[in-house]
Amino acid sequence: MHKIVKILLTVMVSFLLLIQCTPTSDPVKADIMYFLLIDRFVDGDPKNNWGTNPRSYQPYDGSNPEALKAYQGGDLLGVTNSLDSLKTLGISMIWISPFIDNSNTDYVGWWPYHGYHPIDFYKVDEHFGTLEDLKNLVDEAHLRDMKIIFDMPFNQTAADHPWIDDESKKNWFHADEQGKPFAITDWQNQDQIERGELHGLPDLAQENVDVSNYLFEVSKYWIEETGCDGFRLDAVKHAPISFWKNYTKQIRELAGKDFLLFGEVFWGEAWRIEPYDNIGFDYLFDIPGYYAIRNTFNKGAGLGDFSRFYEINSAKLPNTSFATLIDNHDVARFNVDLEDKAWEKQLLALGWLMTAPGLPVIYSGTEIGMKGYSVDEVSSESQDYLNRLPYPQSFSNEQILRRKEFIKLTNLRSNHGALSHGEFRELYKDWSIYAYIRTQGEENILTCLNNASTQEFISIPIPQGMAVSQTHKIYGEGVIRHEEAELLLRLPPNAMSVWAFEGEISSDLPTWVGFTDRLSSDYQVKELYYIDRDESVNQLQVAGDFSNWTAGDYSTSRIGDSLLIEVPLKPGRYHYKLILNGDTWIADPHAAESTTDPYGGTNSIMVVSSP
Ligand SMILES: [Ca+2]
Ligand SMILES: [Ca+2]
Ligand SMILES: [Ca+2]
Repeated sequence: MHKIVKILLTVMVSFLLLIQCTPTSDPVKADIMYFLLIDRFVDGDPKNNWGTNPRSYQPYDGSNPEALKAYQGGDLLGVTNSLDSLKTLGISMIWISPFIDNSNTDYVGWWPYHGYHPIDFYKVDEHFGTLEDLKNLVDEAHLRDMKIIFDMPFNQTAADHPWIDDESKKNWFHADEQGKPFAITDWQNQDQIERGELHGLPDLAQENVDVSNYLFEVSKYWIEETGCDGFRLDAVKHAPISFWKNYTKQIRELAGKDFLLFGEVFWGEAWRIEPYDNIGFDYLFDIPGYYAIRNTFNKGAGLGDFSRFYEINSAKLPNTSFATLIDNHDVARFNVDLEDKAWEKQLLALGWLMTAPGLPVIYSGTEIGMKGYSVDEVSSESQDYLNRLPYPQSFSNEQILRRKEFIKLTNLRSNHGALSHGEFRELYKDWSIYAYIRTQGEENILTCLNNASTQEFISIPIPQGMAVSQTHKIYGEGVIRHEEAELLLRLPPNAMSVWAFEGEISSDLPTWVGFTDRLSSDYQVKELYYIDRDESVNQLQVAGDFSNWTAGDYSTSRIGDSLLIEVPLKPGRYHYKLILNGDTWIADPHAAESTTDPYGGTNSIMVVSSP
């Protein structure tokens, strides 16, 4: 080969290698998002609290929960006034609830303080301020290098939207064959889910090109007026996928690739999210992950099930980047039902969020441990009231301390690029301990979560292809010693410990490792049984909130006509079902207690008391 050609080739190869090796410079992945309901956050201007209707504002004083059905006075100026405080908290991106003008009257006793009952898509609601306030919020955020994400409710309108009585807009709404709107009654039927009325509100027909053009023009208006950084699209599963594909493409062409699109597909199961895996959103909210986090860190499910969940999820949804969460305004707060150690458990769950792949989304109040309240899981009756309390206008000493602890977590993520951008690899998992590594370039971070209520001592074998020379603790109170072939760890209860280390991680190391069947002493082994007189059952399994509703790997045996299964559980109250022959899900005939499940069947309930 000619020498010059050779040199040229070498240069080209090095150049290509350089391109390949440059870490992906996606600035978004380092973001931490804060979600707030404008009305429940900070009242910057008391003059707008009544809007156009004096009944719309009823301040909550802690003793009058009915007042929570009305506006509480929070507004856009309140958000702007809080930007410095949110910046200090480590927040770089704020998702605000819809500011779009909402109905000026109540709807079956509830005022649309949450913003999801639009009556004029081109106006700012009078309770939240003016167009100037909105522009000012975006400008002030940008001055602080923060992003503002708008919440766009495009599935429905307010019940008293003027289009309802407009004959020319008749085909702007979904209806049945008789031309009448209908409720969603079958949550397995996608056609109903898209065309039926959500919470009884008029359902927009996005497949009508006039409607989809209108929604695009509305989006264009807000982008061009304000220069906001992205949209969170509400109720994605309630509109056709074809609409979203076209919409995301149009917005991308209009606003460029850096404009962020977050889709809310509220399904707890990865397979139901699969159809939305690649339809143009930058992020989908990790609702399945929310359930897994809650089941693991709130209810004490084993880390083996937790890991298996992520393994299945990433295989099913290879194209999806997730916006991760431990709770939000549509569910009970994470700390509900956790009387003892609620804050420690919540910090541990947040620790996972801050050290795991994804874009962490923090629901306003989480950073100070605002208390949530139990929700009837079937009727969901009380959640609006009790998990959307007004944000405190001044902090207690306890809240100040919690805020400081939360800031340590956001700093941890912001200061270590490997935590937001790095490769994820498991190192070890047992019932209570989860150890994993994030790697980017020279930076290696080891995180150990101890979900046991006891201090744990473990030794983790160092696999082939990994070397550890120096460790530096960057978070928590754990202690580590590295030897030739193993890591020796002491991990405090209900806590995360994180180390940066020098060494090597071969790119051949697998992402997922085998499960170590080691129980911490806060587990008790419960025995469930099924009597199989006609010997028609050759396999008994169990699934419940303690196993993320997948059939866990538990030890089974048969004694005479009884099939037995041993389930390790921590003290708590659990919902579960037995599974016969791998596919027949039944309530436990011997359960002391049961309840209806969200699909109209029966879940058994088991209570494990403290020893
Ligand atoms: Ca106000
Ligand atoms: Ca209004
Ligand atoms: Ca719909």
